[in-house]
Amino acid sequence: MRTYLAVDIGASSGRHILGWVEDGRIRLEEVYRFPNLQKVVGGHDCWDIEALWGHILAGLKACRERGRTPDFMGIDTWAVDFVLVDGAGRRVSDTVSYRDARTDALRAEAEKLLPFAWLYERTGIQYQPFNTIYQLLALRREHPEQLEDAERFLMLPDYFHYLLTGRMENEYTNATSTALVSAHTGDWDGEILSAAGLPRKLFGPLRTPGTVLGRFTEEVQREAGFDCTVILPATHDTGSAFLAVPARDENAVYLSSGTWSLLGVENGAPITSAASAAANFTNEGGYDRRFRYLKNIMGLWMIQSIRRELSGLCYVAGREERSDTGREWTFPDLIAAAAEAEGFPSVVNANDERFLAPVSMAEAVKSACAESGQSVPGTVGELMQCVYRSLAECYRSAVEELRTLTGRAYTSINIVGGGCQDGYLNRLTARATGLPVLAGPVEGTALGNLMAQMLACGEFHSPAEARAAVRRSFTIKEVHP
Ligand code: LFR
Repeated sequence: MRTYLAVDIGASSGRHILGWVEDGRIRLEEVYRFPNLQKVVGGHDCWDIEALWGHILAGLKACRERGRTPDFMGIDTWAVDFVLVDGAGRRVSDTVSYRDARTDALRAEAEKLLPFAWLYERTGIQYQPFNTIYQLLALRREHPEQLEDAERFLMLPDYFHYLLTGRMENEYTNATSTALVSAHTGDWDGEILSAAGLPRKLFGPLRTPGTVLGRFTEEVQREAGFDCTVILPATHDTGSAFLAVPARDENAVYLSSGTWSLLGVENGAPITSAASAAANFTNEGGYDRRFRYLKNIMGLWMIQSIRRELSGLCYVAGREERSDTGREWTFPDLIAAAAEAEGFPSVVNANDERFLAPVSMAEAVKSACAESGQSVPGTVGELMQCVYRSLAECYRSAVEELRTLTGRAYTSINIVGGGCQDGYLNRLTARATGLPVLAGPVEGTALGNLMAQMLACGEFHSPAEARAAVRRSFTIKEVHP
């Protein structure tokens, strides 16, 4: 029996999850979990890439200590963020986070160089202020020397895979999130690269999930205490999550629920019409060169931010520390408070950019209520009720837009990821959309990562077969409207 390892790193935490197939079922075992904290470097909010690499290695050692060393492994993370490396593989850029302000106020300049209508027609990628293409414009303005020193552009999972194996490769699904890849050819778009003033040599051939990268370097073997073969999963976490959705049929809406809520469907071809651009739906590259047609919704980030703020949590020197605010709020506390304020009616547009990285999420929600002439939340319960209602309302309108844009009717919403455990949000979602909600599996992203490796090793012969195994292996909760 072969053992596979998924290292799945999200914006707030990462985990090492082992998987294997036994009697036609997929089994999972969590080995290691770690926080993902940011730090300020060179005036920007950055991911602590050294700490993350340290955790990747620590998780490998934890596998060895359990006597459960994997035969294969792959890493996925959130999308859009990258590093530049020189010819010797040394990092020449910081690992700036997509929530950093470096792309603020860049839109007008970007629009001149790269009109969004033109870009969308070519790439099918939604407008997000933090898209890689805009981050690269910001970097070019602030640090042209980094672009000059760079030999390669690597997304974060590409970089970690390089540290593991010594091979620098660009993985396709995550590359599409840059808005530099043509949705029509599936390759880097030369015209976009030259319009953005980016050297073509930085961008290597695109490798699809399932590509075998190779074995650990000697150094990693020494650190980990074993050797292992690295296989590319869909390295964009949402690409992995969508692969793991145990949809019953073609009429299911998929929702990957974590820091972001990613709501959409899988299509065989991109939709790059003007109506689709106006609704800001994206066409991200998926497993088997299918397209994730979806909308980014602010998601649990709003709830996570409020919890941190109310509990006085902040990051100090790479650790989460608490100043005394009288009380530490847990997620169940916040849900209970929201439920008690059931009648509080105010709703904000959860997708407003003001919620992307506000100094205070609670204040941002309150001022959005005030500006739109609605009641301003006065208690934690009212604040949470407003956030929950607003998320559910965003889901409802995204499903509505999806119906119009694809001309199809949908019969259920399948939620995967940590957020599918929030029974309160599931009930509100079923009520708002009028659709049954199927919740699970919780570890959708890690599972999808493992499935791409298992498909490459012949454990399953098609994504449909692998998804059928997911249905057999995990409990899926149903919530009816
Ligand atoms: C989810 C996700 C989304 C992407 C956002 C930023 O974790 O990967 O798909 O839009 O993070 O990278």
